[in-house]
Amino acid sequence: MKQFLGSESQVPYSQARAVILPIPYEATTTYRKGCEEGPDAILDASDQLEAYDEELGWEPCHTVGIYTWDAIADTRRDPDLGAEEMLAATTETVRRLIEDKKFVVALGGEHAITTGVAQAYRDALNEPFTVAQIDAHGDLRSTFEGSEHNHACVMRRVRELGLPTLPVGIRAICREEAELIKAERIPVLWAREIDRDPQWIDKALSLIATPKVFLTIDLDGLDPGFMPGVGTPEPGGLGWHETLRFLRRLCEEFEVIGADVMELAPLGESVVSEFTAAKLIYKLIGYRFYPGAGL
Ligand SMILES: [Mn+2]
Repeated sequence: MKQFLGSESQVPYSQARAVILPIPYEATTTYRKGCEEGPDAILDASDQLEAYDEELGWEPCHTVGIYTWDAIADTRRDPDLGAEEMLAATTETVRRLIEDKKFVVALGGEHAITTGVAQAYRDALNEPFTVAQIDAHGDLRSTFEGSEHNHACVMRRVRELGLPTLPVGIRAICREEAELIKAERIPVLWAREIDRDPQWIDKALSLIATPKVFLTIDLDGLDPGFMPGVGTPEPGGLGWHETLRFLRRLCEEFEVIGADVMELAPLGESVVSEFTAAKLIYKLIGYRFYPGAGL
């Protein structure tokens, strides 16, 4: 089975503080398909990462300990897998990892999976937490194409769990979502405002009202210039370095309890997207466990 950073960097489960959980589930994508191949592509690409983080000056894989779980809810093996079954399997597995005190990084697969991950954290924690969402899209539709578990609805479902959300990098929504954002006063960091405001990270962090944060990254939130391998690309996304600055400060100023990285749909002819996703995950784990992070 494939492992993050390859087998040499893998530690036994008992010694790992971070667990990568591949969830190659795809059922409702509407434009470019292929996100069920995302987790394997990221794991393959991660073999090429440098273990040493030049920014932090340490090797998170050795210090933190990273273990890769077996894939769950795999629609390549079980094409008829329904959303409810996927969500149940996701919640059950993540709940177990939380009980074992692991920092979970779930790999999609489509963004609908996040509901199951967030559910497990909500069940496990006795206090509210904010779901910070990097995304091009609001994902706030009540239903889409006949499904309430379409990837265009995931943040609506997360909010229905009673969790506040902080959408970052948004640049495509429908009228229904615009009205919901207004009615529920959802604090959106629009991509066009981020582009013009050097202080946007301060602003974003000031809008988080809980000490704990779960981070969901839809990779289409990043700019398609360097993250073209997504199902629904949108121009004008977050840049690489500003994304890293945001993640680092989020980890320094809040307790990031878990994360997911969703919607990678490999292009085939280019590995830029999967390598970038793998590096993003490794940077996030480094920031999360680096001494001085907000634990
Ligand atoms: Mn999304």
